[in-house]
Amino acid sequence: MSRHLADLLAMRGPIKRIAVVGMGYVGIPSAVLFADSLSYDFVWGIQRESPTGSMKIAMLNRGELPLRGKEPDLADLLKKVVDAGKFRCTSDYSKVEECDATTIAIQTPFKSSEALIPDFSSLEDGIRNVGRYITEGMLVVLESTITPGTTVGIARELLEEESNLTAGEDFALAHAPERVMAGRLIRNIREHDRIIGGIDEESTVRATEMYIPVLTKGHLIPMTATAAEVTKGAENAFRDLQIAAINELALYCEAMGVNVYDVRKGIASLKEEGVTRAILWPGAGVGGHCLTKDTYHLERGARLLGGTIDYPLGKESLYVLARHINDFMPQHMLYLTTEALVRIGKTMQGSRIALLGWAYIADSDDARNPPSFLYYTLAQQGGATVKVHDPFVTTYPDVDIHQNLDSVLRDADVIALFTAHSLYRDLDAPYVKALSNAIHPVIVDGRNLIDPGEFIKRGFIYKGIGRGDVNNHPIVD
Ligand code: SAJ
Repeated sequence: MSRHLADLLAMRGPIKRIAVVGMGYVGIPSAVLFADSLSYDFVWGIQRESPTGSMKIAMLNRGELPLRGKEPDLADLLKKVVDAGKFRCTSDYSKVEECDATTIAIQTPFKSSEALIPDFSSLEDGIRNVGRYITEGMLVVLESTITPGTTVGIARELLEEESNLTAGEDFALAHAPERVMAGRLIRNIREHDRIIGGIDEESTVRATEMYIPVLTKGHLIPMTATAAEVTKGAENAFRDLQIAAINELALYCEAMGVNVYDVRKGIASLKEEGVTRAILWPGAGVGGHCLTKDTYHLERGARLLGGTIDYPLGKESLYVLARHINDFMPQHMLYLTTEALVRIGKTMQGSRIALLGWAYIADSDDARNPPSFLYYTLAQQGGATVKVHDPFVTTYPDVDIHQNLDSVLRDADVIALFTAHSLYRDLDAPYVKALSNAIHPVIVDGRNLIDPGEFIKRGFIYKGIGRGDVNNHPIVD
């Protein structure tokens, strides 16, 4: 406990002005909720100048939301706080100097996940720029998902180097990982419990004070900064693990001639006080910007902070294995496609494939790390022609994405269902058959969207992930 820091915080008094660095999916709702709180007088949104950044600054200062997708309450709240003069956006980091606290929400991708080589350059630039303007008695909070050890390590070092101040003595430093999901940004910040990890007790307390006014149902869960970093990485690694567990089971069920969804229903039925299986859903793969990278943040932290870990001792960890199982699923979709084509004397070479679904998640336009990309690439390498449909995603680098479903289904030998868009649940077997113009079109269901019987009885060759009960069905002429 630092008396000096405690005195500095007491002299500064309650937090009244906040700077939020990084105007993205995390920073914008965070800044708007702080600005909307009667506890705070003003919030600066800080965004670096760049082709997209400058456009964001101008839009935000007009009270316009630069995020895609539906975000309940966010647009209204943004307009309200801009009109009230409680929020403005700028690229000028010096505004940090007039604030009592600064949060940093800048993305933290990996250059190479497997090699655990991060690309933290943007985050480190942001931290350096904040460090140039922090003053005594200020609070700095990292909200980005970061490798365990970052807050007490490189972040602390950069802030101290730039400010000539000492963290934990002259300013408070904490990690409060974001837990927001597209489509629920405002609700998640208000209602999710908030993990708060200070580098010391004083910093934890100061950070909890800052978040209390924006929480409605959410509770504060204090811990150390490193424990907070581990919590964030692990909560997503665990979800990825749960998905890998049901994906592996789906492969087993295919091999054993069993319907994985019957098995899942049976397993999920075992629940009573303290007993649960939390079984998730098998599918064509795991995409997005969270689960595909957060395991590797956890792995990197364990490697950097730990000595020798008894297990895996050089072998693949359980969590990385889970990543590999989930990343294998698009290849399994290709295997199912090839197996189906063989049944009608065809191969990938020269086949026309309708790939339905590019977004990584149902009924969304978010196409970050789409599982379908691997299938698309491998199918083309195998000599197939692939046409992609998605009702929400309109563009993707070097991939033509069509919004007219009929045009993609027309003359298709194969229909591969990758994303659980509601639209695809209504695929009409006779209509699809007529459009495909094939005697035995192949349909591969990666998300359990269609009724196999409706398609098999009309001559389709059906394959479904986990559908060992029907994957070798008799061919109906
Ligand atoms: N997926 C499956 N089977 C499942 C669930 C998901 O194959 O049972 C696939 C999805 O198709 C998608 C990928 O996994 O491709 C990720 O889906 P997701 O539902 O986990 O969505 P994300 O990636 O946006 O995860 C976020 C995370 N939130 C944060 O990091 C703040 C995660 O912690 C949440 O649990 C998750 O949202 C959620 O529950 O919506």
